[in-house]
Amino acid sequence: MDYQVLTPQQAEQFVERGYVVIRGCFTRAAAEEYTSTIWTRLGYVPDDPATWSEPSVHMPSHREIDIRQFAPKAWGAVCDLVGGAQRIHPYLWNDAFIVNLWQGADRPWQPASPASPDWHKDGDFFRHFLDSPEQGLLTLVLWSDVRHQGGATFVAADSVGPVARFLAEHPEGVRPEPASFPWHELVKQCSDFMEAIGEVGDVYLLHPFILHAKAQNVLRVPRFITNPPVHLIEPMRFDRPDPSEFSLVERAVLRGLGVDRYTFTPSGPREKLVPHRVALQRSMKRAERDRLAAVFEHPE
Ligand SMILES: O=C(O)CCC(=O)C(=O)O
Ligand SMILES: [Fe+2]
Repeated sequence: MDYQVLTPQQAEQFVERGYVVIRGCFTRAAAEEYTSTIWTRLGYVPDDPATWSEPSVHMPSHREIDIRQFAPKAWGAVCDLVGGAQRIHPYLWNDAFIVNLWQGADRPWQPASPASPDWHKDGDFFRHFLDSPEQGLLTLVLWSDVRHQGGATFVAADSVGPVARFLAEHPEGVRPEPASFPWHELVKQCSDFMEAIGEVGDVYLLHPFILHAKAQNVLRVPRFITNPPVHLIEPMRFDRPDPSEFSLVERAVLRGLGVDRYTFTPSGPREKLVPHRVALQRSMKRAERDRLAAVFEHPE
């Protein structure tokens, strides 16, 4: 199989361990420009940690960028993983930064394990099925350097199998809340944990079934990432007549299920959900706009 960006080793790693890292997808200068208003938006003073009232913040989005121009290498790798550009809706990045300033800094560092808090699979906006198209890939875009113990994202690299088997056993679909989706039970089956560290411009492309969690930032060095989902046009298929048509994401699911092909038929309705996050981020966006206007339209 020929890929645009991925090496055969990276493709194999994605199928076996659910992720690849594409390093250096954009420059430090480009990241600085894109993140330049973060502190104004937050209402915090960068060199005065006493003003950092929240340990981490999931910011709303104001501005979108086309990854095809901004980060062509990441775009090529996304296409390699999902089986081609024709399989995805327009894929935009935005400035909905997930900021980790001092999450869990009040306790000693603990490495990733099933006991770490907040393991989850992304996709709080839809009912999950084995073949769900809404979250075709999980992506972590590094807008700041992300250091060991500095508020990275923990990744359970062997979670695709447990999640795939759980979803295969639940064709009726599963809501994305801890009460319905037993992420913490599933992560107990995992033992291959890593910390998604790296430098500005690095992009982690992960299987949508990968369980992950926000890590502690005991260094208190500000960490900025985004996690823009890739949205597939059609549900995934695990019984394509021509096996060479399976995407790497689909192949990883088949590997997790331990079969060469699998016919999946949902028995419940596909459902869009509106998470509480949406209303929260709407009001955050109003507050951020006011702070930006105060600085850029009415400077003192
Ligand atoms: O902040 C992080 O490292 C992870 C955040 C995350 O997984 C999410 O917002 O879904
Ligand atoms: Fe997440």
